[in-house]
Order: sequence, then C-alpha cells, then structure tokens
Amino acid sequence: MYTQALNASQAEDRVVEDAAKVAAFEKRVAAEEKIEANDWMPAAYRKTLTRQISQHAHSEIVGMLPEGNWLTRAPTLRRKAALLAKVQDECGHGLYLYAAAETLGSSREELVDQMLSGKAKYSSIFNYPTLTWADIGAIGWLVDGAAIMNQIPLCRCSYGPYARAMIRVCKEESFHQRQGYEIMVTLSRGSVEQKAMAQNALDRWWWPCLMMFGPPDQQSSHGDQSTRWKIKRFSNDELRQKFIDATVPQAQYLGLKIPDADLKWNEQTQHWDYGAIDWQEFKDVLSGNGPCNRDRMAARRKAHDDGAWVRDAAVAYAQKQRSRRAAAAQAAE
Ligand code: FAQ
Repeated sequence: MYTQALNASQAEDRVVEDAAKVAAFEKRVAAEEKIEANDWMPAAYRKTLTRQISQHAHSEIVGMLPEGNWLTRAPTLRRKAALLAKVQDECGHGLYLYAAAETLGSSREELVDQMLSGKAKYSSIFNYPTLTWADIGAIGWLVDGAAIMNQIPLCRCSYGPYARAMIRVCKEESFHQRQGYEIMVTLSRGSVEQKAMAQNALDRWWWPCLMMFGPPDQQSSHGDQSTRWKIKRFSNDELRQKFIDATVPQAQYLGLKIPDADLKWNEQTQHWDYGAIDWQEFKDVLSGNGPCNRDRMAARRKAHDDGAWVRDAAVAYAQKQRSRRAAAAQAAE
C-alpha cells in the first residue's frame, strides 16, 4: 500500500540516467539536502539503499532469535521484563526499516522473500549461539554498542526516511547497550564463576563484533560510492577503530580481558592497535556456514509459514471493510 503512490519502477534500473538530473541530484546531496521518497534519484542510489535498508531490517528481525533464546531463562523478573522489551524493540526497528525500504518502491513481501530465499543478507553476528546468560550481557554491551557506532552516522544519511528511522532506533539501541553493560557489571562483580562466565562471553563475541562493521575498506564493494552519496559517513575500518577505542576502557572497568594479544595503545596515533581479524570466518558465515545460519533460517521460515493465516486474515478483513464501505456508499446514493 505504502508503495503505490510512489514513482519507482524496476525498469529504472536499466535506464541510462539523464546527466542533468544526475548533476542536480548530486548538487542536492553535496548541499546536505535530504532526498525524499518521491524525489528523482539515480537507479543505483535507489538500489543500494534498498539493499542496505532491507538487510538492516532483516538483521533486526533475525537478531531477535539469539536473545529470544533466553527469555524463558532470565535470572530475575526484572531481567526478564527488560529482555522482553528489548526483543520487542528489535522487532519494531525491523518494522520501521521495512517501511523505510518500501518508500523506495519494493514491497515488504518482496524484501522478506529475498531474505527467506537466502538472496538477501542479514548481519553475520546473528549466526552465533547464546550459550549462557552472560551472552545476553555481551550482546547488549558489544553488539548493540557496535550497532550504535555504525548507526549514529546513519542519522545523517542523505535519504530522509532512513535517516529519520535511525534517530529513534539509535535512542532505543543506547538503552539496550546500557542494560547489557549493567548485566556485565553485575556478573563481573559477582562470584568467581559469574566473572568467568562474563569473560567467556567476551572471548566468544569480541571478534564477531569487529566483523559486524563489514570487510576491510579495500574490500568494501559499496563503501566508496555510498560515501560519495552521503549514505555512509565513515568507512568500515574507521567505525571499527572507533568501536575498539570506545570499548577497551569499558572492558578495563569490568576487569575483563579483551581476547587479543596484539591489542596495544598507540601513543602516536592515539588509537588502540589490534590484531588480525579472521576474514575467512566472516566469509564462511556469509556463505551460510556459520554456527547457527541453518537454525536461524529455519526459525524465520517457520515463523513466516506459521504467520500465513494472520496475513490471509488481514487481507480478508481489508476486503470486507472495502466492500462494506462500497455498499454503504451505494445505499446513500
Ligand atoms: N554481515 O561493500 P560493503 C543490529 C556484506 S543491526 C553480513 O562494505 P556496505 C541491531 C554487504 O552487505 C546490525 N553481511 O557493504 C541489533 C555487502 O554484500 P552485498 C545490522 C555483511 O553496505 C542489536 C558485502 O558484505 N546493521 O545489530 C556484513 O557498504 C542486537 C560488502 O560489504 C546494519 O545493517 C555483515 N556484518 O557496508 C539487533 C547497519 N558486512 O549487499 C538485535 C546498516 C558487510 O553486496 C540485537 N548497514 N556485509 O551482497 C551498514 O551500515 C552497511 O550495510 C555495512 C556494510 C557497514 C553493514
């Protein structure tokens, strides 16, 4: 429904762009004007935004699964209530993001199908298991922490609907980050076993979190163009470094050790130097061979199939409402 009023068409993809229109578009982007849904935009800009926003939406939806695993086993009622609210927030983020992606002319059904068929990606991080309660702390602290680092600059993205969706998402993510860190503070100040559990979670989540920022800049296929279009404001490596610099003191405060023997403060650059990331592991996860890829896809497909009756009922209800309105209008003539 959202898409019907828009001027998008798949055929646009193959059209040779009008140079004057491209120049006017680039001038607006350079002047920091927001591009809105019905404004003219190059087909490649539309395509890369649809790709990024929909993959972001899929990540939020799949991202509910690792934490959802602990809803029934949260240690206290307060922790359970906070985790329930967080998981619900992730669902909400997925919905704002699908709505933002729809303004570019693809329907939500199409986008979801691309994810369920394995054509569209979702963030690598959600293919790792949540083995202990400390993983819930580590996800909030590190995964939401990395998400915020990446998403605050997206609030200034050149595409208006995405930028505006990100403002609310970031506010909620920062609450998520704090509740995760608070779990880590509690565990690291707790018993020897609790502290060991927190350390073990950090050991397992640290490197996958660094991979969340995407491949190194030289291997980032979309990075340069997205930066020129002011979709991305910082490169993958710049954001990764910012995340490490912000997170190391937080780990020190917890009394936990980051699992990187090469991590060292560099007086000259005023940044933390870090060890080599295992990019083969990242590629394996992206090609479907991470520890939980199959489980995640199976869970999403099952949820989609189980929800078919709800979608059918919504369509039937809308049809009934339409025919009732038509009958009432006819009777009034
Ligand atoms: N996982 O050329 P680039 C969250 C793909 S939300 C999987 O550098 P780009 C909240 C990339 O798509 C987390 N694939 O790409 C939460 C491309 O493949 P394609 C999600 C990845 O777009 C917290 C290829 O590699 N956040 O955590 C990944 O310029 C807790 C080449 O890469 C967003 O989506 C990856 N990690 O930069 C929820 C933020 N990295 O499409 C629940 C928005 C790269 O050509 C619980 N997205 N790829 O087939 C972005 O900022 C960007 O898309 C990047 C990648 C930075 C992720």
